[in-house]
Amino acid sequence: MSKAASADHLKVDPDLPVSPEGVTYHVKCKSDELADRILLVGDPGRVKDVAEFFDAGSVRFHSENREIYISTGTYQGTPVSVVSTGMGTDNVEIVINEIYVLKEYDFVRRGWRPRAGDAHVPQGAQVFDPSTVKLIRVGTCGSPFPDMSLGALAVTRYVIGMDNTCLLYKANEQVKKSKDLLEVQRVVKARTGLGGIDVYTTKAHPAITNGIVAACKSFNEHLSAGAKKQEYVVGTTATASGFYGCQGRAVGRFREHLLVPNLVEELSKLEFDVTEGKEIVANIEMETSALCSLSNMLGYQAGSVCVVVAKRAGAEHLFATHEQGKVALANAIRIALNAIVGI
Ligand code: R1P
Ligand code: URA
Repeated sequence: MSKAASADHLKVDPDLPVSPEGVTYHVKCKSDELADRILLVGDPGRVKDVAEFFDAGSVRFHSENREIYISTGTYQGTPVSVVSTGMGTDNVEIVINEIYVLKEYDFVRRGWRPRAGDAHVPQGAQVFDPSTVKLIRVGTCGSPFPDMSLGALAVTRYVIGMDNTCLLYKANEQVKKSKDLLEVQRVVKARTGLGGIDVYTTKAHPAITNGIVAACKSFNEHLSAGAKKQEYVVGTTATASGFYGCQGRAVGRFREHLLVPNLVEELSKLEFDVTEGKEIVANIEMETSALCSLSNMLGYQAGSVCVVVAKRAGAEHLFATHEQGKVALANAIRIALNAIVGI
């Protein structure tokens, strides 16, 4: 290789920062170190908790960079990675972009892998099937649903994006025209103080939602006699861009500055008339909108299951202790792993 050519090889594209070895800038790994089936968690400490469920001795890769920790191993013989995103849709945007690069950019050819249906597929090229990428977020959340129990699991079907991350992207035509998504958006705008904010709507992939529900049922069917069943509720997830005012929590002097002070009460009363029937808002958290919206653009299959640690409507308003959350979180991890290898 000439001097000029080797220097060229070391140049990094500022719009696609990947090291010459093929390591992405934030998600610090190479393509072959990341499985196609990925659990996403907010808390980096949860990566270890998930990896403990992997097949004994199977973890073959681990990295830590900022809030993004990665472990890759196998679960019941199937390759699985767990990746932490930290808190918020802004981090999820980074993680999904870099997962996309790791899955679909060919670092040897320096070009995007072709997909079936592309206008130009070079002869003999292997086409990439985006549906092989499956992403399940295992998180914690609050709930505005009056009948929700502390420690229950909220399984996402529809999503209300109260953040602005994906407003900077154009959704697929199919998503934009979806009667159900337009209905969710219409009801949110008409019946909540979010009318003045540009909310967007999206949906978890039905295969993921159904896979999580099937895994919840199977989990409960296989419990030992007398063991407590894991409650779960399927519904709409409202994703916020913060934890306090952005989720209707009024902290001291901020009370008078809240644009939507009755957010939880308003969300608790919503009902959407969608294809699946009457749908309620099951939970409020901080990542699912970007996960589902960006995955839908790419044709990846994504969804979320979150442990309710804050019960914010109904007779009692409660926040779970660490111990109360721990059992449900372990159940959620097991259920998500069973779902992701079963889909
Ligand atoms: C807030 O406490 C954080 O917890 C929830 C929210 O979405 C936010 O990230 O999820 P994780 O427990 O996955 O981080
Ligand atoms: N995570 C959130 O984002 N909100 C809650 O209320 C609890 C956990």
